[in-house]
Amino acid sequence: MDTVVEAQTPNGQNVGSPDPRPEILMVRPYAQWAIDMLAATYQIHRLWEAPDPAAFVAERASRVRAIATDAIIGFKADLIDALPNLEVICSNGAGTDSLDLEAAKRRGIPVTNTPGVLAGDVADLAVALAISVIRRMRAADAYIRSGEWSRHGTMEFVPRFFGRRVGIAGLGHIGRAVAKRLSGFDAEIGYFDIAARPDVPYTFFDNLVALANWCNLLIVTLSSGPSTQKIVNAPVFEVLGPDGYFVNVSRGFIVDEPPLLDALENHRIARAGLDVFWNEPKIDARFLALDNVVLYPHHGSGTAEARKAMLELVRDNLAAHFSGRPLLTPVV
Ligand code: 8YV
Repeated sequence: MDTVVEAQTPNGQNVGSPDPRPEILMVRPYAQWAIDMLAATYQIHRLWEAPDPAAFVAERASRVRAIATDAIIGFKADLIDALPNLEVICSNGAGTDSLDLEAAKRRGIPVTNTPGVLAGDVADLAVALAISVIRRMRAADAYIRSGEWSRHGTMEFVPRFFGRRVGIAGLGHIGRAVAKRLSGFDAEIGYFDIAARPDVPYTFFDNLVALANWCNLLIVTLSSGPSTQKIVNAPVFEVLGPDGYFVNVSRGFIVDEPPLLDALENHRIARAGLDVFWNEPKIDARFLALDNVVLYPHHGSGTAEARKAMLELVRDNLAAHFSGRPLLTPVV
């Protein structure tokens, strides 16, 4: 039988009447301010603290009405199947590859994510990584620190960034924000997506290899899922070629990583700026030995402003659900 949860004072004493706040299972800790903010409205069950997660879920199963998770840990079918009165799942993050959307659909449970609010920050990082590898920021910094500037004078010339042919793989919120920024750098922009977008002036390619062959800077912003896994593969790197630059701010799984490493090690592509990898955070050690990459620790949305907006969107989706209004950013 279900226990009646009684309202508590801040020091944990029961005050007698049942706690009316809807109960939420939080899978991974959000920022403390967001936990405090949500705790004013909801009872939060902290799954990440449970020594025995299955028993923890079972004890609360019939009372949990929402799951709060994020795009990294997501949720699996067994979790939602253990919650008979689950009504909504809210994920902090744009990516949906860790969310078992099929399982949610089977149960008719809506899922929300946080697209849009992080796009500008991820796009900023994509451009920063591209400029950084093309203008050789790492080498330039090392040139000064090692004393070579004062010993040998000016550094060797580097390629120009502006005026490039840029291929954007994926023209969602992030891809569009990248294109907008690159227009300011006089770029000629082509893109690959599942269909042409009639509202943009950029050149559409229905084939990623053709886009990579056309451009000299390929930026991946595709959303990750079964249809895009390893879509950036050896033939893509082959046609991008020794003067081609590669940037990924999407998901590691979109790239076939061994051919990327081979291409970088053998200079069959020029350089890469990478925010995402297959085995995060323990990435393939071959990346660490390369001097033609700039590595970033999956932190494209890692600005204070984006992370705040993302968690506020989680809050707003929960509020919409529990007040019977339409969800703001439903995935299914
Ligand atoms: C975050 C992300 O790392 O939105 C995504 O899909 O990968 C990133 O914004 C993550 O969601 C943080 O919760």
